[in-house]
Amino acid sequence: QEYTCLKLRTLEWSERAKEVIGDKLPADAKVYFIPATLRPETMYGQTCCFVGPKVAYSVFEVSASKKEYFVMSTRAARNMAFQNIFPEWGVYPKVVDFVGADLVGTRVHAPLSVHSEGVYILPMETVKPTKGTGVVTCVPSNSPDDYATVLELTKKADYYGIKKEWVDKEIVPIIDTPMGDLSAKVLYEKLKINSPKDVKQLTEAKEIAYKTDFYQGTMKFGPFAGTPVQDAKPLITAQLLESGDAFKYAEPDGQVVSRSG
Ligand code: ZZB
Repeated sequence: QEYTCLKLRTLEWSERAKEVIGDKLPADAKVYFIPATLRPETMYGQTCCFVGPKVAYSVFEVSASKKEYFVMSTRAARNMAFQNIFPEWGVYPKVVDFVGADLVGTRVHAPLSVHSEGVYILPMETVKPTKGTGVVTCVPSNSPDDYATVLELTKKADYYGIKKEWVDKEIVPIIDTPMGDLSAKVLYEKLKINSPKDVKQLTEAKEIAYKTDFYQGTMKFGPFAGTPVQDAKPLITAQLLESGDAFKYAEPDGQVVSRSG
């Protein structure tokens, strides 16, 4: 599986993350959350970024001279160390350890997002620690899983220990399709999904959303508006790679978690 990894620069750490970091990072460090995505063309619609509250994350040093650091799972860091993403082959210096809950409430800048003021790190119970980087950027317009979690977090903000305004961001239509311009919301309603725990219906919704957006979708937002998704996708990906806001990451064989499970 080849992912595009996006670099979401930290603007302000949560109180808990500040405590855990202490003096382990330079004051002028550039620290990025690294979600792995298969849908770079939807990045305009990012409204937040998810971590698993009980999942382990660490900060890794990727460039000492540029003071660049990545937040992700150790498993992803180890794989990246063999893909020339770290300067020294096989080496992935770990600087700080967290559990996801420590990171909730951190504000980050999500490249291309309409929410250029920044978005928040929020908890998602269904994040798989063994897939991608363990960090998942949230696009509720086009990902049924993300839409389900955003609704859940909005309804029960207190229970999840978050501020409602962290999750309650405008969902802007990104892709036009025959089923409308918010495929995730349409499928959530059509398949009568009630919560992020409805895994079976969400898996089906995801499959349909992928196909509909890709084969029948046209960009509705951004510089490629009017262009079919099939044509826009490689162009947007190339733009993100070129600007340095993203890089490619291959998940090695044998560690791929199947689409359905
Ligand atoms: C943004 C995005 C926008 C995504 C969208 C999907 C969609 P797949 O098909 O099962 O391989 N993801 C990545 N890592 C994890 C993880 N550790 N735990 C849970 N979810 C994860 O899934 C790849 C997608 O699953 C990735 O692409 C990411 O969400 C999420 F509009 O990134 B995506 C119809 C899907 N739409």
